[in-house]
Amino acid sequence: MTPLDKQQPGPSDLLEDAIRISRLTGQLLKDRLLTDFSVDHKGELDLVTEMDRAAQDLIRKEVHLKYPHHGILAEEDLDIKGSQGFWWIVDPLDGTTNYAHRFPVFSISIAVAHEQDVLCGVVYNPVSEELFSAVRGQGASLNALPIRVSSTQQLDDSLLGTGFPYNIRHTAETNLDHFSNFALRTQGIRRCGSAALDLCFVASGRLDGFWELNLQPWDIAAGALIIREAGGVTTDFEGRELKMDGSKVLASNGRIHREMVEVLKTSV
Ligand code: 2AM
Ligand code: CA
Repeated sequence: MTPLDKQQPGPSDLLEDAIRISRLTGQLLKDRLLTDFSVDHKGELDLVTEMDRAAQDLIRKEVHLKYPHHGILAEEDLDIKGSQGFWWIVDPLDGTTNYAHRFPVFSISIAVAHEQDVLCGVVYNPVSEELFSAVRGQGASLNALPIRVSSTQQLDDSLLGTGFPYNIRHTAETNLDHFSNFALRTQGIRRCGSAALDLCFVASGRLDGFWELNLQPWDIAAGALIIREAGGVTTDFEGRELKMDGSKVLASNGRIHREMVEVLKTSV
């Protein structure tokens, strides 16, 4: 170990900072939820609010105050290369469409990685004050209490989560086919509007599984670690290793995973 390595933060230190920063950001987002803020379009359905940017600015400032050499990859066009191999993968506001409509379901998602290894992750819902977190190899928790995925054995008894792509009006991959197929095979499907929270709902056993297309690294980096640390499984739609680009995300309690892969293979 070089002298520089000795000074490097451990996963638990990074988690502590990620928690502190997500709580600060959560307070800002909650305080402004019912106020006037501007809303712009990134695409036909893809919104960005003044608050996505304000939250991201706050996170960038706080990360660099303590870790000036760490990189940051965040949704609102932020890609700062660091010099020590550490990088923060951040969605400052996951659930922007909900937020813009004052529908109070949204989160802050922060993961910290060293090179390609995600070391820790936090997803915070400031409205319910639920904070999901995990450190690699040390389990997952909700407000500091350990969480586990559900023990549901079959798709027939399951409750699933999903979402629809922003380009739904212009793509053949609308997800409506999978939605119909799963609607006929499960106890129900929930569409919360924050993929990071959906993943944490799988981790804590509130949902048994989740699938979605066209997500982004910042939507899934923290949530995927939290699921795995809670005993769940994350893959692509064919059951292969999950790609961090988020293009096809399948997550479950593990027990219903094979059945979900089979349903995703069928066309309507
Ligand atoms: P956002 O609110 O940060 O944009 C909605 O189904 C969920 O998917 C939200 O978490 C939303 O994140 C996320 N999402 C990110 N990129 C998306 C995309 N291209 N299409 C649809 N949803 C996307
Ligand atoms: Ca976002």
